[in-house]
Amino acid sequence: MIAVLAGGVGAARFLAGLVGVVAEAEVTVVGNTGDDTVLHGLHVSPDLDTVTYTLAGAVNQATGWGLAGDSFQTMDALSRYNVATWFRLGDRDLATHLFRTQRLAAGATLTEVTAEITTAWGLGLTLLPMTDDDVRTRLRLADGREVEFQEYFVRLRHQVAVESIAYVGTESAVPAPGVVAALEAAEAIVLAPSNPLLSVAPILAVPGIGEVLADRRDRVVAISPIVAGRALKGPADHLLVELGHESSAAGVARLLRPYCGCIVIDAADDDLADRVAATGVRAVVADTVMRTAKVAQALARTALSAVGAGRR
Ligand code: FO1
Repeated sequence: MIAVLAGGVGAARFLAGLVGVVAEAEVTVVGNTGDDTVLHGLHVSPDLDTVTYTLAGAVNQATGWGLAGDSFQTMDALSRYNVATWFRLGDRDLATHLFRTQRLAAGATLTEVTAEITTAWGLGLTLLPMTDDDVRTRLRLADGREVEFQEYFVRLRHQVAVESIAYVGTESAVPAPGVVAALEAAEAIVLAPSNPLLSVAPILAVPGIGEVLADRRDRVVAISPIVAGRALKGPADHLLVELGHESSAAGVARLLRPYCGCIVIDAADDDLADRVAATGVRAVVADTVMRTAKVAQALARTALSAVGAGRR
């Protein structure tokens, strides 16, 4: 079984490639829930839904989130009441949040509801939230404001400098059922090309999860989300610099070094391979910009073989 720590659009694209290389039934995804939020009274789990919709072939390809062809009439109708609608929830996407909220209110765990949702979308892989407890990524901005993740990412369009990040709730959170067992049994663990500070770090911050990766780091391979110093999508590049790291494949390797023995870096960063190796993380150079499904599949193959879990 292959385990993947995933959050955000890049991770979902990688997973779409991975399931072209290994059977879906062989894949267990541990999804970030630090981006979760309650809006209009509904529990939204963006990173879990992005994985679900992408692998169901239903995601809005242009944005990487929400449902293809969705409408936003409910959002437009809500704006009559002067409520905040900057977080665009599509009319069909709302069904997922209505269902999740109703099931949680009935006492189901997020793990249980996520299994019901992925089954309803016909997914063959297992998608586990990192925890069933409330963990929320919160950011202190350079101007002193403290904001929840989606306010930073969507309302402020991450165009503000960040001073620090907190994963609120991790001190009392426990890994969701099956997460530790999957990570301990996995033939390989992949840190998908997600924002190391906003998508991977919250998962590693859940007590009991980071420790397993540290113990098994020779089986853990990361894929750098930074190519030639830039993030392909989102704030990872300037965020790394604002928090004192280097916005490069080497900076990502240094950050993830306790958890992964190997990192796949883009061909554009071939010249960084020695600096990556100097951090104590083995560097494997490949095309990591998943322009097509074929590239995503080749990247998945490269990542698996880098930790001895190669497939034909
Ligand atoms: N991202 C945006 O930039 N703008 C949005 O209006 C937006 C709505 C949205 C609705 C549902 C959902 O599952 C995700 C949504 N996202 C939106 C993306 C979301 O902020 C990110 O996918 C993650 O939280 C970070 O990876």
